[in-house]
Amino acid sequence: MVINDIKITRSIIEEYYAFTRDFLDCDVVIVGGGPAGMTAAYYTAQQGLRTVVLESRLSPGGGMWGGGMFFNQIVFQPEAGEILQELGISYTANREGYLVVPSYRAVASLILAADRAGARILNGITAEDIMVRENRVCGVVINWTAAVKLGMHVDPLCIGGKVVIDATGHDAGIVRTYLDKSGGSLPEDEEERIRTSSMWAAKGEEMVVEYTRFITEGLIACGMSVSSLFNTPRMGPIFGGMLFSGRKAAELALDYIRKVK
Ligand code: 48H
Ligand code: FE2
Repeated sequence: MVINDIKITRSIIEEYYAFTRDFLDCDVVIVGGGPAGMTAAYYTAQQGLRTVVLESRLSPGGGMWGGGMFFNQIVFQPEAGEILQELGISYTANREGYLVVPSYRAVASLILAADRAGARILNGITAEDIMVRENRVCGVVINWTAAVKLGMHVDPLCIGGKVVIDATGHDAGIVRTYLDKSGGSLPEDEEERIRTSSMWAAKGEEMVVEYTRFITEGLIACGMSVSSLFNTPRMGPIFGGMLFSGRKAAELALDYIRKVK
């Protein structure tokens, strides 16, 4: 065939439009394409929910690329084996009793699993605000990360969702925006909140899953954003908790959507 530059351009624009159009009003909007967000996306899409992942960087994967201190291996506790198998992430069980996966394989497999389950991944897009109607979070305001970073005055667009999942990692940016704008507080009283965030992997892994929950109507926090919001111990470079938290967020979203329908 004679390669035609204009047709190549048209193919890109038309496909992107078609790819995005039907997901502007979807079931689940996941902000952040790290391990927690991508796992949540796999499970919600797998259940037939229309799912969009917004990732501000070009490459989804979040903190997984760097393994531990740039040593590009990801460690999971053996209990995560069932999720790794479900997601098609092949691993080695090592002498220490942990499951180990090269970080690039973990990221690539997670993206592929979410994609094959039917989730739409929109990269290079930052969620910069939320939408709220009748005290219910019902979508996010989006813009090109490049425009945000360059400080260009470009007004945003939005994506609506029955549930928004904050999987933004340490920033917890979506929940913090909600708390700032609503003057609200976390749904825990002070006594219950653990006032430490120093490293304790065993406790941190347990608590990140336990505290994965609705922050308000329509808004769930999962993954590292939970640890950050509730000041639970950090876990360092072990990632099973992120997968379990993502899966729990998906289950909560599914239950909620079934009830509000
Ligand atoms: C669009 C956004 C926005 C936004 C952020 O940091 P992540 O990997 O988060 P998790 O929770 O999936 O995994 C946490 C893990 O990587 C980690 O940091 C651990 C286990 N730490 C332990 C410790 O002790 O430190 O991914 C979040 C993703 C990133 O790719 C961001 O670019 C993206 O979210 N993101 N995307 N709009 N507003 N904010
Ligand atoms: Fe981290």
